[in-house]
Order: sequence, then structure tokens, then C-alpha cells
Amino acid sequence: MTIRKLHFDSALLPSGWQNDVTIAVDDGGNISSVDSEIADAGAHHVAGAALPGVPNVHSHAHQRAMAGLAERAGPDRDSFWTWREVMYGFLARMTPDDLQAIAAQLYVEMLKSGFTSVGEFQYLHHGPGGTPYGETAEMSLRTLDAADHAGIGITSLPTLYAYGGFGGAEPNPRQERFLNGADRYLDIVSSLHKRSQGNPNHGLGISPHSLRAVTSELLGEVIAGLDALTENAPIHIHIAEQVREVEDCIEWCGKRPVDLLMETFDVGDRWCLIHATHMSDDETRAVAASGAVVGLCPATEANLGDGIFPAPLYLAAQGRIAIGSDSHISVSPVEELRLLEYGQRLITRERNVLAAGAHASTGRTLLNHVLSGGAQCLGRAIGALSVGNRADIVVLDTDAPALYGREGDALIDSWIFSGNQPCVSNVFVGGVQVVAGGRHIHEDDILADYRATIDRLSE
Ligand code: NGQ
Ligand code: ZN
Repeated sequence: MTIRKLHFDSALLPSGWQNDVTIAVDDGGNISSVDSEIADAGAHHVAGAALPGVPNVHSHAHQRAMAGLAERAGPDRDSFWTWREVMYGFLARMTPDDLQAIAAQLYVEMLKSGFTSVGEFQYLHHGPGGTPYGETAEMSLRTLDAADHAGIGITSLPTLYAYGGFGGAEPNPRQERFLNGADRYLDIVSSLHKRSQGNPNHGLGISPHSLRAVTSELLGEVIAGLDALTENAPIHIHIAEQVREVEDCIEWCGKRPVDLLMETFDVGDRWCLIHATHMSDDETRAVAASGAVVGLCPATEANLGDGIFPAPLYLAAQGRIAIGSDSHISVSPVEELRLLEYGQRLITRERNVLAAGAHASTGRTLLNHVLSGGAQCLGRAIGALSVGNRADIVVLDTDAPALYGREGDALIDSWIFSGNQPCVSNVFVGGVQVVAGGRHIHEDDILADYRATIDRLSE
């Protein structure tokens, strides 16, 4: 087995910040040893400060290509629901080649910003009109191709979508590309399982879209099918994002959506609740106690006018969180973490609201949360630079003006809270260098394909 060694000026390890860190990577891309405070002459030196790559747990890749195109006022008051109509119109003509080109460009941008893995919550399954492709998993497989090309780790989360509202309501015609029953859906899951099994850069889970899009019978059947294929795979679901969604749920069954989910399913540490913006205090404490992760997408939640997650209560109850860039109106862990904290500052009129306690760094606290929560809900060996994990490493340029003269946690705070110049210089995924000197290794090719797709879609 060939072992490569990378030597960083400093690195954030599970034990904290260390200097002169040498990380050995085996030929499968896993970390085989970590040593600090010794200069290893045989190691390749990488200048800067190394961090575990950040997991991006919630992505709808197709939405990247319409970022910024829903910012013009409609005839009436705009909302999440009017945005959704614009988005549905945009995806109507998207082909497998288009999705692959858009996803590859998106994943390049993720890597350059410091995300090294993605959870792809993919619901655009069929062709226009809802006709399945010859390979029913075609579209999700294309996101895997895109991830492989860009070199990002990916957990496929094919979406189960069958209804248009609570209680098994009819879907609307613009949702026809998303729809499957249990059997055809499980075929998609099984194709993805076949493709990803044994590939350490791939993971697999499922994403029932929301309680609006499935019934408990259907989801129960699908979870049983998933469990027959693979053990304890992640389950991601959108929940309680909009006030109207909570009101509709109460009107239909008398319960709030998070209460309903927790009563119906055995929600535990394989679950990831996306958004969970609108929870009662009891719901907030119950989710925290369940061991599930809440997948927060602060930039998208702001863009769509969702509301603000009750983070202080949830984190005080030991709740677990992760971040995602969701609709990709922004692709950056910096912006997600900054907005997560700033939302809280704006409502509490305090500072350092989410810091772990007296004297704790806010940036470090948030990063620790989303590294471990992200690793948990993507179901892969990531999130910490330790033996046996993937060698997914983000290197900050300590000569950048925003970071110059900083060390330790001050580097993280300055990265997150001091400006908008990119500070990521080098990125490794499974030990392979995919970003060098701020440029992605396939940046030009992938951008050319993306431009061709945008030209075609805007014809
Ligand atoms: C989605 N996105 O499926 O892309 C959803 C909107 C819905 C976000 N919730 C559509 N951010 O929830 O019905
Ligand atoms: Zn979403």
C-alpha cells in the first residue's frame, strides 16, 4: 500500500490545534496516521492551516442554475410558494446532461469554498411530462458522475415524492417529474446502491421530501425496503420550514409537523430534519433528545423568508446541527455559519450567542457542531482529521489579509466573520488534491460545460 504524507504548518485535530502536523493517507484515501510537532522530511509541505472539510448536508443541485432569477417582484406579494412556482418553471426542460453540468459546476464552487462533501437531495427523477428514463435512477446517477468529476464526496439522497399536500393530496401537474410509488422508488435506491457500494467517496440514504409529499404508510414501506438493502442509512426530510406548512398540518391532523413525525416514526440518529424552523419548545427539546441532526440552511432560509431556527434552546438541550446550501443562492460555509449566528444576534440583540460558553470562540463552536453533525447525517467517515477517516482537508491561506497574524480559533473566527475574500487555498478529498492555489483542477472544462447548458436553457 502506498502511503502519501502531507505536512501542514498547523491543523485542527480532535485534540485541538497542533503545529507541524503530518497526515499520512493510504491509497484508499483514508487517514492512516496523524503526527504533530515533528518535521517529517519525506512529507509534502502544504503552507497554511488545515481543517476538516465541511459537510454540506442539503443540496438541490438543479437550483444552482436559477440562483438570482427569482429576485424580481411578481404581481402580488412574493413568498416561498411563489418562488416555488418560478423554480418549477425553470426545471421543466432540464435534461440529464444539463443536470450533470450544473451539478459539476456547483460542486467545484463548493470545494473552492471549503465544502468537501455533499448530501444531494435529488427529486428531479423523470423526463418532461413525468416519463421515466430507461434507467429510472438516471438523474441521480448524473449527480454522482458530476461529483466524481469534481472530486467531492457525495451521499445520494434520492427523494421520495408521491403527493401534493398533507393526507395524500393529488400532486400538481408541475410535480410530475418527481413522482414515484414505493416499487419504482426502491429501484432507484437499488441502482444507486449498486453504483456506490465499495466507493469510499459515495454514501447512500433516502429523502422523503416532506410530510406533504408522502404518507406514513408509503414512507414506512420505503424504510423497510431500504433497511433490507443496507443498514441504518440516513433519512433526510424537509419539515416545518414555513408557517403555512405548520398551519396546514394542524388543520389536517390536529398536530404540528415535528410532533407528528416523532409520533409516527422512530426518529433517532439516522434522521436529519431539514430546516425544522417552526417548532414549539417541546418539539425543540424532543428533537434534541432524539439524537437526530437538524440540517440548517441559513442563507436559503433567509432568501425564502422562512424564519429563524430556535438555536439557543436547541443547542442548550444538546441538539445536533449541520449546514447545507440548499437552493445555492450562496455556496459557502462561511456565509451559512455567519448568517446562523447573525440571525440570533438580530433577534436577541446580543453577541456571540451560539458560542459554547464563557470565552469560547463562536466560529470554533459552530464549526465543531457542523463537522460532527454533518458527518453523522451523511453517514460517511468524515468531519475530523483522525485515523480511519477520509483525508478530506481544507487549507486556509494564513497569508490572506483576513487571516494574517491569526492563530488557532482566531483563524476560524476571522475566516467566518471578517469579510468576503476567499481564504481557502488548497483542498484534498480522499487525499486527492482538487483545489490548488485557489483553483479547481478541472475548473475550465467544467465551467465551459456549465456555460453551454445555461445557453441552451435560456434559448
Ligand atoms: C424543494 N426547497 O423541494 O426544493 C424545496 C421547496 C417544497 C426548500 N424547501 C419546495 N428550500 O418544499 O415544496
Ligand atoms: Zn431543500
